[in-house]
Amino acid sequence: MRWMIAVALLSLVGCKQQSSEPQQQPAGSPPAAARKLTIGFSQVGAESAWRTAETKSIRGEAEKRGVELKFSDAQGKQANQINAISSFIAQKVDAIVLAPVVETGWEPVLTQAKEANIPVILVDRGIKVSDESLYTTLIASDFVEEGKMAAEWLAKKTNGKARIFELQGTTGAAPAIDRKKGFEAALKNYPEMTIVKSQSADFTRAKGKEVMEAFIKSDRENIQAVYAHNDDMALGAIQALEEAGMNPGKDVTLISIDGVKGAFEAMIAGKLNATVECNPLMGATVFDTVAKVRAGEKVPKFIQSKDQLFEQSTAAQVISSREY
Ligand code: GYE
Repeated sequence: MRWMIAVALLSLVGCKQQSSEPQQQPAGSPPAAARKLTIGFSQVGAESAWRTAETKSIRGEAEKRGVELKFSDAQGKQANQINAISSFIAQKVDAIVLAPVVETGWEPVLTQAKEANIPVILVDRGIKVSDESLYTTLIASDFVEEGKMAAEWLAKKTNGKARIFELQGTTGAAPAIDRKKGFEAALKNYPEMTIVKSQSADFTRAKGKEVMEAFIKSDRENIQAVYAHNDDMALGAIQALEEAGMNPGKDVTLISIDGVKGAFEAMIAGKLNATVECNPLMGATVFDTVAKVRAGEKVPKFIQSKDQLFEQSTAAQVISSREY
């Protein structure tokens, strides 16, 4: 009889232990394993086809993995990104993904993220901070390399002789700074290649057209080559050249960066001469990296995307396999 009571009591304790577990969770929060991962993504905006492809890749991958993605479009303004990050911190997200519009000015808000123990993964553009521990890693291309590739290609195409007009990306943005730096560094070996004029067109097609129109007005006879920091600006410049009765791709050699579908179409039409691909399809790498960081694994400070140059000669063959 005694042992029967003991067994009954033990099994009661067992039950109690089991059923008491969920009660240890604060009211309203499901057990950790069942809880969705929540990630805040502060995106620059939608200024280019490249960026739209990047947003689609990150959103699509979040959906595939059942991650709750809080998406914030900064419309090209750093102040909006700082607000978005503050709000992600207040909402206690598990990680922050940031595509920073410009390189500087991030210390205060990233210090807040660090104090809240929220890892910050930078995507596609780097930042300049005094304390590198303010972000976990950067997933991006090497923009200096891209600029060099563009210059070397142009040097070959023009036999080392060209008067170049440059359309820069957003002022203060890493890809604008580094694509210029790499291009100029490579030009040092070609004394007869000179940048005649260089101006920002903010990575957009509309501004690319506008700035090119101004270049045509002041320097029409002088324009032999155009180097645009992204395809969208080159596509705008092509429009301006055509409207001015000039022959882009023939009288004027154009090279740009990104490798978006529109660039391949323009190459097939003979209007753009070459593009350096910069891969925006980083969704899978972003979430793999977040998972590693959360598991306590060490990740490299720079995770580099691979780039390659495409010319008119192969554009028609490869366009159907382009994903963006
Ligand atoms: O090349 C351009 C965009 O940061 C790498 O930003 C990115 C650049 C890309 O708007 O099209």
